[in-house]
Amino acid sequence: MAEDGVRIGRRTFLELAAAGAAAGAAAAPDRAEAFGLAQADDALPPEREVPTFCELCFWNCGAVARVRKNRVHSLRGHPRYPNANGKLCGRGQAGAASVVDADRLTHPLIRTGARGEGKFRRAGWNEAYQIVARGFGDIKARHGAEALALFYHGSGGPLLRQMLVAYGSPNYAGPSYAQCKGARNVGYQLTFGEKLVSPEPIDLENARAVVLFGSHLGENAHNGQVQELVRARVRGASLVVLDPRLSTVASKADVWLPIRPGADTAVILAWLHLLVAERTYDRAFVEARTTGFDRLAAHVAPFDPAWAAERAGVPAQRIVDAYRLMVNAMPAVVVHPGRHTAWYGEEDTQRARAQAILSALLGAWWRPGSTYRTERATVDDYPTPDFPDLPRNVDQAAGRFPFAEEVTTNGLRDATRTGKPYPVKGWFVHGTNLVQAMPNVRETREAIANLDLLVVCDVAPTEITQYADVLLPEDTYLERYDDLSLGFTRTPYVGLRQPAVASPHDTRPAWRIAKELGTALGVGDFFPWATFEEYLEVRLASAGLSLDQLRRDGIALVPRKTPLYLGDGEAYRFHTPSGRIELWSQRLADAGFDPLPVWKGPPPPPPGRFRLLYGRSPLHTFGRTQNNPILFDLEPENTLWMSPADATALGLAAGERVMVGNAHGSETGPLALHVTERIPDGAVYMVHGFGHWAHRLHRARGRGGDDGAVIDDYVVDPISGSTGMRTQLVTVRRAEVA
Ligand SMILES: Nc1nc2c(c(=O)[nH]1)N[C@H]1C(S)=C(S)[C@@H](COP(=O)(O)OP(=O)(O)OC[C@H]3O[C@@H](n4cnc5c(=O)[nH]c(N)nc54)[C@H](O)[C@@H]3O)O[C@H]1N2
Ligand SMILES: Nc1nc2c(c(=O)[nH]1)N[C@H]1C(S)=C(S)[C@@H](COP(=O)(O)OP(=O)(O)OC[C@H]3O[C@@H](n4cnc5c(=O)[nH]c(N)nc54)[C@H](O)[C@@H]3O)O[C@H]1N2
Ligand code: SF4
Ligand SMILES: [Mo]
Repeated sequence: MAEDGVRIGRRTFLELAAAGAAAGAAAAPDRAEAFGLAQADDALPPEREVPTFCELCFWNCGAVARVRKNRVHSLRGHPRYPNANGKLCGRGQAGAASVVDADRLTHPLIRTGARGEGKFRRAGWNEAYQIVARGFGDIKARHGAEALALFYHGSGGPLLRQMLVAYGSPNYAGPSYAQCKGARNVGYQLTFGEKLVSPEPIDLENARAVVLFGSHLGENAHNGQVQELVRARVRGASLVVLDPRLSTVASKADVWLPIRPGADTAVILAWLHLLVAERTYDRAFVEARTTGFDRLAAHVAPFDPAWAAERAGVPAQRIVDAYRLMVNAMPAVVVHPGRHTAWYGEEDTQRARAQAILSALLGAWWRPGSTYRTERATVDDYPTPDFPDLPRNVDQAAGRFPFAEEVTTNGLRDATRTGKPYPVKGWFVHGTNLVQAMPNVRETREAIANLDLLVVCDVAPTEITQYADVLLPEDTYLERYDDLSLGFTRTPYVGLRQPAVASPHDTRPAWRIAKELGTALGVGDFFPWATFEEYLEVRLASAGLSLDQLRRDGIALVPRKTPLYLGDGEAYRFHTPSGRIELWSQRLADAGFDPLPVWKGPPPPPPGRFRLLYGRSPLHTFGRTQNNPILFDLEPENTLWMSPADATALGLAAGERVMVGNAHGSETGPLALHVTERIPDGAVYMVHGFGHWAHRLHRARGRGGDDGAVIDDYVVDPISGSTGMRTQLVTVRRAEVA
């Protein structure tokens, strides 16, 4: 492959990605040939344009697949999706490569070697279903249906969940709760009585100030939100960013607070202190809508900027500067609730509470420029028989996580390892690579070793698939229908995913697996539709829509029923016990937790050890894109960020290959050392999702490091059940040169 060709291909791609336009990789003929993607006639107009939505991440942007000869040669942004503004990010544009990826799973497989070894034989679907039905049937007979668990992340999940629930188990979970936004959701729910949704209902369109805690937008490439933030900034909205690392968005901020890791709550307490002490808080709003102000005021009295500055390691004046920006803009302030908040354990729910309380004192809730009210299109479920009464899930039965919104992956893993509070013996895993997505891989392996049956449904041969007893290959998202996407955007919408091309392999979509396996499990009644088109048609009709219309347009925007904001004099009962925004939480007090946020904060690491921080690259999603031919070409591996002083102390030079390890003997790498002032002393940083080792990931295997592989010392938040993962201290050493 000519060097030159690579460079042109990459530059072309990036330019296109930046413009948010057109065809991505198809424009790079030399590389594209290697991927089996482009053909000489790609300059010709497509034969068909099929509207659908992206599954490269869960922002689910609208896309238009341009098809020639049963091949998606490019993907463009759908002009009408409110979460995407007619654009796809770089990952979204590369989606077509997953269809033609020679590494993808092509037919059902049955394990022949040891779990983890990755040895399989080919099987037909019926044989695979029979093995699963027999295995799950035995487990149900011996231990009850609750001994079966579903782990899922993605569009196929809900129908598989329906299968599990019909079979009698309450145990379904995704890392998108306990390893992601669990603490945030619980903190906001406790304060506002509202479930926080995706996309976050933040009113960037009208914001005059934006405050980000981590939330490294731009690297975290949630498409529409990044575009809205850019527009807000261009319009003159001020920007405050708390991040120990100079993230991309921090580099654009009016005030960047390079706090010590875990010091966010200390800074927020100082802001609350100032709002109370200077009586700048929104008095009318606090009076009309909240409860517990007097207790809050007394609580924050000691936490002045000097106190916070010492804890956070930033100048007090900068904390005050940021506060002034907020006060000048209130109530049009977006206090971003964050998304990935599984950072430090109990601190996480309390930090989310502190953020929520800050919003309330600024009067910045459901008012222009802050947040808007959540609504989505009303679409009925397809009618089913009544679901069985379910036993208590593992977390309820164990009496833990009183405020959790969902079952926790970690709770299910513990039950599988220990048999407590009751045994879990069968897993169905769909669209989640638990080996990478959950901290402490040893515990994951122990749990898997205790299973009677592990079924994995995936598109690619990632780590989790190597452990499967039965491996079911799903159609890629460009080859299948999925259930409707009901967007929580400011204008609610109903989006359709439909096949753009047919799978050339013996793969099936999740809806079909749910129906067929459900039938084999004896719960076929819950999937009474003859075809999935009928299922969609019936659901759409309940909203006055038709499948023909959705197939043609891809999306239907639905007029809102509730106003965007809460009017200033309008009576409203929040869904909290008091009917008000709860600054002081009786519910937390009753459960034995701090009713007002306190800051404890992690201790600084001893010399020679580093706090492991991690985040996103705009060109990859978790661990699911590293093997994508195009994205691999653009960014084949991650690096380890370290400060110059720390690198000097270790005798390491920029670009050297290093290994990252911990005191339990876990290690990952080698990966290149990126020496930069953008990370503070005592911390290191890497992008999550690299360091794959699965045998059949021919590109991604052995490239870069996996943060998850060295996060063993996670700390569970007893309030939300989510796993704090920035609690891990690591060591760094030079890799042996091969
Ligand atoms: N391209 C791309 N975009 C994505 C994803 C993806 O995989 N790829 N994933 C999506 C998903 S599901 C999620 S949940 C989000 C995750 O993305 P975010 O919700 O933005 O995740 P955070 O953990 O808030 O952000 C990571 C940042 O936190 C900083 N940080 C580390 N410790 C601290 C601390 O103690 N305090 C503060 N204030 N900052 C700290 C790190 O330096 C880093 O810059 O991204 C979403 N967007
Ligand atoms: N150490 C560490 N752990 C983390 C994070 C972190 O930053 N660091 N981030 C956390 C966050 S915020 C989240 S949301 C979770 C994300 O966790 P997950 O969503 O579980 O992400 P992945 O581990 O990338 O798993 C993706 C799996 O889905 C498969 N897949 C992709 N597309 C399809 C499809 O169409 N159908 C099917 N059936 N399978 C498909 C992929 O091949 C892969 O095996 O991870 C969390 N865990
Ligand atoms: S943000 Fe990018 S990867 Fe995610 S859905 Fe949108 S286009 Fe796809
Ligand atoms: Mo996430």
